Amino acid sequence: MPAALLAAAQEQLVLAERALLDDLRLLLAGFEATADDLATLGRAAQDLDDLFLLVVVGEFNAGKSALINALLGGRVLPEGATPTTDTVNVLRFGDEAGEKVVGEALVERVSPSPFLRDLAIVDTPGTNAVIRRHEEITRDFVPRSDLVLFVTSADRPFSESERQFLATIREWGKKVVIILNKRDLLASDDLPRVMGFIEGNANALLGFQPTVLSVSARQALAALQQEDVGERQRGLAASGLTALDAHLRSALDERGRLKLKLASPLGVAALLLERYSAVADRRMRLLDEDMRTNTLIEDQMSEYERDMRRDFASRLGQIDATIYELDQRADAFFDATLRLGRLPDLFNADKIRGEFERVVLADTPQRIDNQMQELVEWMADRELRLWQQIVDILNRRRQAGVDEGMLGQVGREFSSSRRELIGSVARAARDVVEKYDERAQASELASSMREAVTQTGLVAASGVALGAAIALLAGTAAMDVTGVLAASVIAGLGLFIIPRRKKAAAREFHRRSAELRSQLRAGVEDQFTGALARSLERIRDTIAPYVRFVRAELGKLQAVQAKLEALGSEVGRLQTAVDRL
Ligand SMILES: Nc1nc2c(ncn2[C@@H]2O[C@H](COP(=O)(O)OP(=O)(O)O)[C@@H](O)[C@H]2O)c(=O)[nH]1
Ligand SMILES: [Mg+2]
Repeated sequence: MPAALLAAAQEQLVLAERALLDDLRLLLAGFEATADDLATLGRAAQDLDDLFLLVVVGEFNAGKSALINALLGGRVLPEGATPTTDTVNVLRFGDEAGEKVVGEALVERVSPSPFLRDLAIVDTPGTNAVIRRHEEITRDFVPRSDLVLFVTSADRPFSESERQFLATIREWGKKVVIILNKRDLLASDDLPRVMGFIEGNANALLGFQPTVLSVSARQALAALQQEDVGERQRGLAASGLTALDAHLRSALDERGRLKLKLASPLGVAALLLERYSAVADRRMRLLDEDMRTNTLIEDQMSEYERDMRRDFASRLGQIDATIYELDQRADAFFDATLRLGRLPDLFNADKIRGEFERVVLADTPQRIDNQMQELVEWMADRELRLWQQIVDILNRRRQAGVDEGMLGQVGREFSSSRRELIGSVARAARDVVEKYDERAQASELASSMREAVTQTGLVAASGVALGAAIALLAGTAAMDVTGVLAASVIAGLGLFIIPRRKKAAAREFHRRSAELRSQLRAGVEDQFTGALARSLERIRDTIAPYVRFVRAELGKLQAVQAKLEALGSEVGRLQTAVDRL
């Protein structure tokens, strides 16, 4: 690609990457990203304006500083410094050598070395199994690097801390060149074996085969002291520095640098996208399960409602049966009582009424009252069981999602507020269970049920029906209250009048009892329906905060996932564009 076109393409890509990093930062800031991750994104955007950053890592004492000095052609950096020097040195080009502290653990050194014209070299404290702080400082710098120079020493190639560090480099999607330093310590026939060992390990650890070169920084630095140009060049070539220098110069020509530089923030974005997509996926699974829990509670409620209605219908049937039996007894009573042979008794209304109450009405009011009491206790019992089920469901659910918070800072806020919320809903439900005075509940409902029964006036209604029947008969007998009944009147009474009156009385009684039954049903049904609705509403009110939370969080999460996905394809698109440069 000609230079002008390259510049234009670069400008476009830089703009697109900046927009991508901004979008991602905004998205993650609203998704509880860690301060570190947000800072990394911010720096990635800043570094787009900065020079190419060649970052040198490797275990303490591997010879990183010596190697950098050799590349720069002079002793710019102190070597063999105490391992406690925990500063990152950024080397930049400048006419006058000098150094200044530019941040916590960050020193900028200026050198006139031509090697620094197009890039900055970063010397890190390196990996260190003993001083963890060094490793942290070095690790923090990895996301910023455009190319990593990974220096390992011939006397302990690929130390454990170096191995672990390669994983970090891989995570951030960094390009890496591996350098075996201190090759002067190896017998010459050992070198291929050690190189083979490093290549094999690097491939396994990185998932691709990086360039591996060997040098002796010490020999290179010694060669640089040579006055004689020929001697110097021979010495540098023998040290491996000439080959390393050539490799770096060709890999890091303008186009090479540009491609690496532009790939760098994409690697950062890709890692963070992956990290937070995993968080989002875990959260989605959790919320899906929460949603199912809400549905489960709803199902339990519907089942409860359905069972209640069904059982209630059969309990109403019992009331019907009680009234039906009353009807039957009344018929039998009328048959037995309203007959000619008992004519004298018929004039004694009190006696008849007493008999009626004893034989027909009997324990009907008491039975209906008992049926009401049972109905009410059954309702209270079922309601309590439902609450207990809901408490169990919520308690089980509260345990889930603990893991997410355990995984680190990411998602802890969501996880703890979610658990707190489920906890408070569960507590509210448990409170209901604990304070559920079954008898109090029952008697409250029972008295309103009884009231419904009383209002129908069971006893009074029966009495009225009976009264009407007696009055009919009494009216008949009154026709001849003064004298002896004529035979024909008696015959008339027996044959026509009494049966007709009896039929009318029975009809009247049935009419009244049917009315009574429907009033009773309506009153009890009213009470039942109201109580059931109140009980369901109370449950719904209690779990409402959980339901609302799950709905709201699911909505938010779906939006985040969609954006993460969109940004993921944008990273892919830009990566392809960078590869094509
Ligand atoms: N034998 C040998 N020693 C070296 C070589 N490079 C550096 N050293 C020595 O290793 C020690 C650590 O070097 P330094 O550059 O400070 O390592 P750093 O901690 O990785 O920066 C110093 O004493 C160097 O002189 C090399 O190529 N061969
Ligand atoms: Mg050093």
